[in-house]
Amino acid sequence: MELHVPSKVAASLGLRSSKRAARREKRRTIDFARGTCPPPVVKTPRVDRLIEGAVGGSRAELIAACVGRADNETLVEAVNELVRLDRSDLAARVSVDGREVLAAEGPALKAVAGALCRAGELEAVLALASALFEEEEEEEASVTPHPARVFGPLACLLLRSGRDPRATIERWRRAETRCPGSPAADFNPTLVEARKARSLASLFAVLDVMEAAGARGDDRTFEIVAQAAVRSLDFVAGAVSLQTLPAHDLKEAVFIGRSNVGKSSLVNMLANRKSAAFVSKKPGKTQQFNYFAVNDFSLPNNRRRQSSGGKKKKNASSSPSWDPPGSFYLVDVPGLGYAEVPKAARREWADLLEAYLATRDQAALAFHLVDSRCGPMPVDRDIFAMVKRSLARREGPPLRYVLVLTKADKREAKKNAVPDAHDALRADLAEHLGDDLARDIPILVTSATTRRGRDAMWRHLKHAALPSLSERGS
Ligand SMILES: Nc1nc2c(ncn2[C@@H]2O[C@H](COP(=O)(O)OP(=O)(O)OP(=O)(O)O)[C@@H](O)[C@H]2O)c(=O)[nH]1
Ligand SMILES: [Mg+2]
Repeated sequence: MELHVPSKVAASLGLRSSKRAARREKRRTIDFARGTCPPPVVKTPRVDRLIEGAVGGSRAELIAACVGRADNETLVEAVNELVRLDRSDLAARVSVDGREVLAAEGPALKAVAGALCRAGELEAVLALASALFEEEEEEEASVTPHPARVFGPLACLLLRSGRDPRATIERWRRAETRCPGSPAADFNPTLVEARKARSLASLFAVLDVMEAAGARGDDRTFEIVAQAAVRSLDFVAGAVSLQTLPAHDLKEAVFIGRSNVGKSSLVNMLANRKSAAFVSKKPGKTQQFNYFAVNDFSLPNNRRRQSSGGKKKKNASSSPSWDPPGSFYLVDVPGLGYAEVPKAARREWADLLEAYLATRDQAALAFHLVDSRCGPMPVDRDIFAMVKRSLARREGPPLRYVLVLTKADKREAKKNAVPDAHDALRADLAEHLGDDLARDIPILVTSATTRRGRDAMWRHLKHAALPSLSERGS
């Protein structure tokens, strides 16, 4: 017979119950047939068994000498034990020696890399990484290494200790290109660490690694990315003419498209805010160029936010030049082509948008949104023509033009409409902009409801957030 009793009662009856289990479980099971709680799981002393009978040398030396016979669980224990014995030099050696055993099982590899990182053995983890991912490529087929399980803990350690992790992350990217397969969840701890360290450059570098690994982010991934990339969002201005556009030196990402296509909703999705930009079922909601500052800590109320709340990055005021705070603007503009807006207002918005695209130096990125249920409509073709004229006139810094199919979650969109809209867009682009220009224009598929496409959009937003890094091609 089994009976559930609270762990405190179990303890007062003198029944065995570890403190940890008591904390974790509110109730425990007593097996009255045996009169005890189930015994706590006792670890097999694998390392002891491994060195049984061996003589001469210290315990650490014996472990190192015998570890060639170890399976991966024993190897993990051995590395942990060596680290505990303050012999991380031996831990490093046995992990490199045991690389083939470790490579066969991702979690064991992660455990060893984690133990070495905790011991501060950076060089050892790098040596293990080199031995696994940069040597003998013909061995790849027989093992299943997961670069994220070695490079992830290493990058975390560097971020935690305030060091520049970019060279390591670049090695990680190369390793993923050679032996892809790290699951998306293995990247999240490093993204969290980059968020804590407020290192946007590292965050985006890890996203590049994920792309190389073919790892699609999960919901958690993009929650972390949005939290890290948008630490503050402030509505700063609603402009109705070129003269009233706010003056600043940051880059801008603008959302253009027909009325009701979902521009304001995408702004909210990317910023991880419910209603920063007003959304409405009724077309014509947005009536001016709405400027949202992202991470602009020069704004008066943000200075306080930068210096208070949460864990502060060491030397937050003087972040290194390779790791800027990622300040930029999201610009939500009125939709074009809505018949119920007076003709004069529609003309004014279209003229302002064209002048903006042609002359605004800060404009770095234009997302043109098209409804995935119906593909390009006449107003979208007017926008293609407008973009072509503006880009031809533009003398300032280059402007990236990206097409975005919206509302991909809608029932009508699911019935094959997305691929159809995609093909129709490609054809229209080639017709209106010419093959050469059209070929390089990305088409992304998104949904503000399911949040599909956040990763792809952030890959482009990165160029507005970190322009100095993207200019250098990093
Ligand atoms: N199902 C679904 N609905 C969406 C999506 N994006 C936007 N909507 C809905 O579409 C309507 C219009 O969205 P808005 O974001 O206001 O569109 P807009 O392009 O800013 O519209 P204007 O400001 O009028 O130009 C709202 O009812 C949204 O809830 C989406 O991805 N999926
Ligand atoms: Mg809007």
